[in-house]
Amino acid sequence: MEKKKSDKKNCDFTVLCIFLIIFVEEKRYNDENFKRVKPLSSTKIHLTKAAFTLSAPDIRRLPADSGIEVAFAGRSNAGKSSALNTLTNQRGLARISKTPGRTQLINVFEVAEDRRLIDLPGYGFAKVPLEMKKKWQKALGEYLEKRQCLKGIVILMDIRHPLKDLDMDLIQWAADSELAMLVLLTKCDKLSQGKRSAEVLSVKKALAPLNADIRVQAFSSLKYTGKEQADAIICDWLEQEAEDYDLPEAADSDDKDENILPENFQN
Ligand SMILES: Nc1nc2c(ncn2[C@@H]2O[C@H](COP(=O)(O)OP(=O)(O)OP(=O)(O)O)[C@@H](O)[C@H]2O)c(=O)[nH]1
Ligand SMILES: [Mg+2]
Repeated sequence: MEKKKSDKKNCDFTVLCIFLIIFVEEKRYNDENFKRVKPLSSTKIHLTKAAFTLSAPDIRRLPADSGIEVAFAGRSNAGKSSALNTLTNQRGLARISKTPGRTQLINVFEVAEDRRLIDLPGYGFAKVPLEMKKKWQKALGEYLEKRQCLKGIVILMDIRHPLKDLDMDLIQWAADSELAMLVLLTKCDKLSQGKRSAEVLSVKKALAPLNADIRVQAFSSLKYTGKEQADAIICDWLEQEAEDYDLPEAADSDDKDENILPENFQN
């Protein structure tokens, strides 16, 4: 009887230790990564000021390629539009749907002069007519490869099914392009706190070998989990000084074209 009691105590203690380690690790990571370190421009960004600007079927119909853009990318149904609405505190800003493939155009939302958030069409959804899919996936590929003002990418993955092949293709491409990444593990309200933290750690571990500028955060549009951290990072990106691409010395525009997304990502 005494032995059983002591076994149970030991077991409780071990569980407590595991949670403590996860908590301390996460706090250390947040402290290290979520403080603002880069120089800011004079533009103070409030994501709540986002306003719909336009929807474009391809990059030629987008606003001029100047200032700074932060794009939301991920598989269909990952929660991109929902995250945009949560971060901007505007329920109806981006269209949400239970049916994957809802966002088929490049949707632009201006948050300040020359500072934009971009809701991209989702990838990896099989059940759309091939021609349609080709068209909108081409727009997505072109946007990522050619848009000079893209300075940060928010990659959204359902926390229950992260790091699928297409996600890894995108992450690898962004790492090769030296593009800052914020990985949001969405719908985390569907997991217990313990499983959520374990999943965040495992994704961080899987991405560590890339040695890239990647932050990983559990996120729930429903419960606002991770909203503050994501907001700080995105505002940080948008508050940087924008480069002037028209200046000859800054017109390195071919550099980005050299890093081509894998073909299976675009079709
Ligand atoms: N429980 C839960 N459901 C969510 C969350 N975020 C999104 N969803 C649901 O997931 C579904 C897809 O959300 P969207 O925001 O439309 O996903 P999307 O990535 O924009 O999808 P596409 O435009 O098709 O690429 C909707 O039914 C949302 O209500 C979340 O944080 N928690
Ligand atoms: Mg969408």
